Amino acid sequence: SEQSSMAARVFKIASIPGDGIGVDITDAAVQVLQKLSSTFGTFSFEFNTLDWSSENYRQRGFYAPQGGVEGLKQYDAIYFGAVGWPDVPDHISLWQMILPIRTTLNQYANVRPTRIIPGTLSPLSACAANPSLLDWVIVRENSEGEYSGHGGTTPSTAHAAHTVATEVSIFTRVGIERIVRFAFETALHRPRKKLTMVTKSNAQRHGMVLWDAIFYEVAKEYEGRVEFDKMLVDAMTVRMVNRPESLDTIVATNLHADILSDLAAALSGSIGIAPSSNLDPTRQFPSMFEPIHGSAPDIAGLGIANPIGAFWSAAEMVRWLAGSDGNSNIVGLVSGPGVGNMVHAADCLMKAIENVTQAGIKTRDLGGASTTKEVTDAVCIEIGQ
Ligand code: GGG
Repeated sequence: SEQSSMAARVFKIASIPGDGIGVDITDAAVQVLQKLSSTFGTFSFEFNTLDWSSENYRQRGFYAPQGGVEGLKQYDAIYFGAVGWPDVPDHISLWQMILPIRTTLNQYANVRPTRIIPGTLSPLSACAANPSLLDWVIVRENSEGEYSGHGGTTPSTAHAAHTVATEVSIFTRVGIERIVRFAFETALHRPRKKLTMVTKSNAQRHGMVLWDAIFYEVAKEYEGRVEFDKMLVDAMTVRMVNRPESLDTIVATNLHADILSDLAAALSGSIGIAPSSNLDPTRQFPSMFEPIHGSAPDIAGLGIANPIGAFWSAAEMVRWLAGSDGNSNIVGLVSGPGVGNMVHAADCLMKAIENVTQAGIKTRDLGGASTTKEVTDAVCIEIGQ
């Protein structure tokens, strides 16, 4: 372990466990983060738990209270579990909390890394034999597009069958350009330096065509430094399965990247291990870290949820906070160990996760028989080694 005589930097974290297994895995992530801070001794976390859950919605009629989302601006970061419960329509739980957080806090870049960690088995036989074939970062546009929320429903008074609903996707030049540039920067800092842009510009002839045009404009700045290409989203699903090694960094719209990242997680072995970072690259507002999985009502409270996606998200939070002193670029990469040696701490947490899965201490979704607690305790022991 590494100790410092300097005063530990304290980070204020809003913790939102949410619903179902979100509660189990957030508890586990908090335990692991506390262990990490006590081991390193150079940083610590002050957690404030917010009960923004479906239960709260049932009892009080809201997830976040009035002014609650604005109030998140006082924190250094937000750690989020999962939201959604069968008795609340999913569009309510999403639109009452998680989407307003992302937009209010300018978290326009959602970063979703996928790789096959030791001890997990990809359903793709080539990747099962050679796990290094699958190593991707999906950059999801997180503020507009298909999630703009514009549209409406006009019920027909004469015939229910004639009800009309519209769902309008809004794409802006500024929104597309900033995420495409973020994706190029991400690709530039990865070993393979490749970027694939995904749209559906054959069928969707306005917003998607604008995406294509802006992509090639920004690409000129990276000519010779990043290899790039373009795919239609349907063909992309086939390429992810058939030629995973041909992909590296991927940028896509809010909806397309959400779907592709679930596929990516399944191809890496389980959605239970997949992390995500909702970043405000300007660092004006706090960023939010969450596993990509949902609340899984079928296994909620059974103590068997996989906490690895939550731990990996926690590691990404630590890595992001390492750049809090301004010593980071627009994709959050820090040169050096960062505030309080936190880049090393993030690496230590990832190594601990990998040692535990490699040793076969795994939950059921990964083919093991361990509980959430057993995996969490094992990761804490590894951190302390
Ligand atoms: N931990 C992630 C979570 O609860 N996600 C709920 C969900 O359905 N999110 C949809 C989205 O991110 O677009």
